[in-house]
Amino acid sequence: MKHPLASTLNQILRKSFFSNLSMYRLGLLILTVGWLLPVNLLAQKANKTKKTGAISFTKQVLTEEFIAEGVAVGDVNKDGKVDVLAGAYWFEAPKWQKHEITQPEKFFYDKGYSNAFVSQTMDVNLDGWLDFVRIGFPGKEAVWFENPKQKAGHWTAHTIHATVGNESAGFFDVDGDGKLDLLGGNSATGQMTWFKPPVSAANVTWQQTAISKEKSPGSEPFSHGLGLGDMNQDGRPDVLIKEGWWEAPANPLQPDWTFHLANLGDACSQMYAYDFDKDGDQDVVSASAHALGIWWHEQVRNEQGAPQWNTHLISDKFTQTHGLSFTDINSDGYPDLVTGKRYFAHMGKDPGEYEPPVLYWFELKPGKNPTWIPHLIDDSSGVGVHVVTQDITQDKLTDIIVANKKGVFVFKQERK
Ligand SMILES: [Ca+2]
Ligand SMILES: [Ca+2]
Ligand SMILES: [Ca+2]
Ligand SMILES: [Ca+2]
Repeated sequence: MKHPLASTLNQILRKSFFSNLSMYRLGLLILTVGWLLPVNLLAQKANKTKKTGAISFTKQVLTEEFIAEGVAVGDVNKDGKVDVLAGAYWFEAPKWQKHEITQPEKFFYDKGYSNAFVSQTMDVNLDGWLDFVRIGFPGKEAVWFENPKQKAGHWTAHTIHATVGNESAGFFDVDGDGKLDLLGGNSATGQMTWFKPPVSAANVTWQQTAISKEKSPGSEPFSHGLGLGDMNQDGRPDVLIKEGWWEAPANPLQPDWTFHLANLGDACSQMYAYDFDKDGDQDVVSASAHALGIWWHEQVRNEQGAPQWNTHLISDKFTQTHGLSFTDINSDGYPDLVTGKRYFAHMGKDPGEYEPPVLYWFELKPGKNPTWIPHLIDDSSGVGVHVVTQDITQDKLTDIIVANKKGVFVFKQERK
């Protein structure tokens, strides 16, 4: 049977196409056609609209206590919901009920630091339960806490390495096997080192590979700037510091990688490689850890054909960008930046320390002259020594998770 609206629609169609098209009629036509579409098609349409609409973030405060400078996410209790882990605690989703992982200590935002810096979850002992991996104060130990599988009491701590240097030591897939490794300086020897987590439950040890010579830049406790990216585009991710990069060999377990000097700017936090100006070579993005500036370092060639780096300012809106994430926030296929102020990073001695602890995302428009559009998310949180960007509410939109001296926060992405 013909739908009663079909003839009306037909008339509108005829009128619209055979007389002049007015915007009003076109709108009416779209509305009418939309009304007649099967429900599942409408649902798809609504879903698509949701993903391209205006972006906002809903803030959730897990605690306003200073417990950590870094944070991790993962389903701790296997109920299908992604929990948040920071310092001595895990916060159970969706109500963020606080549970102790280990004995808490008291930290003061204006007197010092915590013992929990860049953090990550992974199943270290391969028993099917996510464990908590925590890099401590720069130059000190990295530890993994064993998930007790719902049993009461604190989690058992195991030391991975006693002296992990570089303030952006963190978790990267160095050997490309799909699992994160720990990468940082061995500050006892001054060697850039990566630690591969156990591959068998029978032998829970981390395999250590020093990729640099002793006393290399980037490996001291307070070295600033570290990243992983394929600088020479041979398909193997290389290790970046602000003084240059180590070229990954065919076998990443081989020690002493070749180092290439490069001037990749001032002391910074996380570093990322990407072809921002779309000229075929890899450029680098970084942000000042304690002072002012977010930059991209454009790769160019000198007269001899050797790589050279021209640094361009992206933003100087706020200082202390000690955590930088590189992720596609608006789902347009281009990785955006998420950063903010690491509130009271030097207890009042850094420039701009008393300014509001803002959190921003910068929307990338790549091209010959790439641009980044700043979007303010919040002005009372900021970032820690890293910022986690992951879809933790499982709606395919990237959320932002932060722990720092202001507390622990989840920013859930919403689309209009
Ligand atoms: Ca486990
Ligand atoms: Ca490479
Ligand atoms: Ca380029
Ligand atoms: Ca994007």
